[in-house]
Order: sequence, then structure tokens, then C-alpha cells
Amino acid sequence: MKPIIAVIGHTDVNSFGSPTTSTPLAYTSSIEKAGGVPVIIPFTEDHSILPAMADLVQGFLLTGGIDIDPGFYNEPPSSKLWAVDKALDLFQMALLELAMERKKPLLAICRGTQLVNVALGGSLFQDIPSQFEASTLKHMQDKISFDTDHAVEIEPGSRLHALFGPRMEINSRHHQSIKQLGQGLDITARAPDGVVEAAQHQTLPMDLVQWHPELMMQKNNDMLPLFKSFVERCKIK
Ligand SMILES: [Mn+2]
Repeated sequence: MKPIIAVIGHTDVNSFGSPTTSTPLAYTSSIEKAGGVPVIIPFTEDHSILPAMADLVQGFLLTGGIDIDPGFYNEPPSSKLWAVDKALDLFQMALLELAMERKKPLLAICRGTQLVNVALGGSLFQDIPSQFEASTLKHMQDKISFDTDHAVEIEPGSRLHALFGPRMEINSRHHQSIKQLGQGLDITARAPDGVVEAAQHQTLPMDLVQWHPELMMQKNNDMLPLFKSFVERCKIK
């Protein structure tokens, strides 16, 4: 049976001005191509209904989006911080906790990676160009990139290494990145300038990537192994 995978919604406002749960189709179509059935979990401030939703699905996808409220890692906002939505952070962290309690697989992309890291006690560079002096690469490309922008060097022994080997080219559309690593995480890939680009949990089936594999999937199947291995892991044994 195809596993049902929750795409955790993001807050937005539609063209009529109504608050909206928003999920770019690149995420759901990537899950479909990898053999999964995506369902979107709408934003809510009533966290009491989330356990019932978490029980319905076999895996979770945390997508890209806006910045994380730096109050979660006890820092004042940098002048370079973008928009934040504390209620969105709390909603997504509540679902993350439920996924971890249930030991269900989770794939985190871009903001998702930052959210998991912060929820596990880590911190972020709020803005790479102004806070991470060693960074020499342009991590925030001006427009959505379906092509690749820079390389990553992958840690031997990691799940990512088993899929892709020691090095690959990925896209880059992020101005934040992991600073202090969250508890229970291992770094699995870095850009050549040292920026953390991927991590995995030491004991739980959680993988974090800072790039946008779902956008690369719109052009070719180079990232299909990442989505396929995630969907395979979600199948009920
Ligand atoms: Mn990057």
C-alpha cells in the first residue's frame, strides 16, 4: 500500500485576503512521483486536534517558508531577519513532537530543517551574509532555482552518503542556516564554505536538507532517491 504522508501546512494569505494554508505543489508532486500519497495538514492554533491527524499518516514532510522566531533560541531579532510567525512555528513544532513520539519518518526541507534544529535546542545564523563571515557562496539565489547552485560534501556513513556518495550539486535558496546543532542530530553535509546543508537524527528516522530537492524534481530525477528512500521508510512494515 502507498503510504500517506502529511505535508505540514504553512500560513499564507490568498488573493482575496483570506488567511490560507499554503503548500507549493512541487512538494506534493515529488511525494507522488516517489510512490507516496500526500495529504496537507492545515494550520491551526488548536493543537489538541493534532494527535488524531498524526495517527492518520505514516510520515511527515516539513516544507520551506519564512524565518523561525529567534526568541525560540533566545536571540533578539537581527535587522536582517525576514518575516516570522510564532503561531506557525508552534503549530509545526507540535506536529514534529508528535512525529517523534510515534517514531514516524520525517523529511525536513529548508525552513523545515531550521525548525527541527531549533525545536531540538539548536540555534541559527539569522542571516548568513551578515553573521557567518566564513561563508563565500551565494546561498540565497535571487529566484527559484530548478538548477544547481553549489556543491555539498557529504559525511561518510550518513543516510545521504548511502544515496548520493561523497559529493553532489544542489540548489540554494536560504539566508539562514544551522549555527549550534540541536540535540540528537548529526551533520550529514556542508557546503564548501562550511555552511551546514544537511543533518539526520541519531536514533529517529528524520532527515534534514537545507536545499530544495522538490524544485530540482521539477527539472530531472536527480533527487528522486531522496524522496523514494523517505517514502519507502514510511511504508508500514
Ligand atoms: Mn546553500
